Amino acid sequence: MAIERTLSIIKPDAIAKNVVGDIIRRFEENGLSVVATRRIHLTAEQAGRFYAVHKDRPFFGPLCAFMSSGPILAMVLEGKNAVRLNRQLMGATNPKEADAGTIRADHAESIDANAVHGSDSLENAATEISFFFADIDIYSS
Ligand code: IDP
Ligand code: MG
Repeated sequence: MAIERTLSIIKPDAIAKNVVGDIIRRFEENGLSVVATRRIHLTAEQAGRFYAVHKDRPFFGPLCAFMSSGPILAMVLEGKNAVRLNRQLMGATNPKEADAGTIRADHAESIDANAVHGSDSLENAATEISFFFADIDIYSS
């Protein structure tokens, strides 16, 4: 299994619920290390650039409004199979469909406000990490 890096974002709803520690605990207990962090309040324009892949979807406007509604915590997670493992820990996009014990099952209210973002492939992880972090900001354990 390869050591990978992936981008995780704790979204505004989970920041407002003050569950940052619980979410990071799940990553660490499952073998992922937080190797970079950045707390930032995106503008709607910046959120739109991050989610440009979804620009033609009907939920794009509300998604950008939500992601710029409050601060987020962007993180780089590192570990074996980090991309897939993070997606497993997150659970399905719609929390109603998320497996019990996943972050979204436990902390998300709706498909819009679903607590966390995670890169969906190694290629997208590299692009998304570089959106928030320079190489010099990331320190492996
Ligand atoms: P993901 O976050 O599980 O990777 P994506 O399909 O990449 O899901 O969608 C990005 C984000 O857009 C989701 O996390 C969610 O916040 C929002 N989203 C996706 N599909 C819908 C929808 O059908 N209605 C409203 N929001 C959606
Ligand atoms: Mg996605």
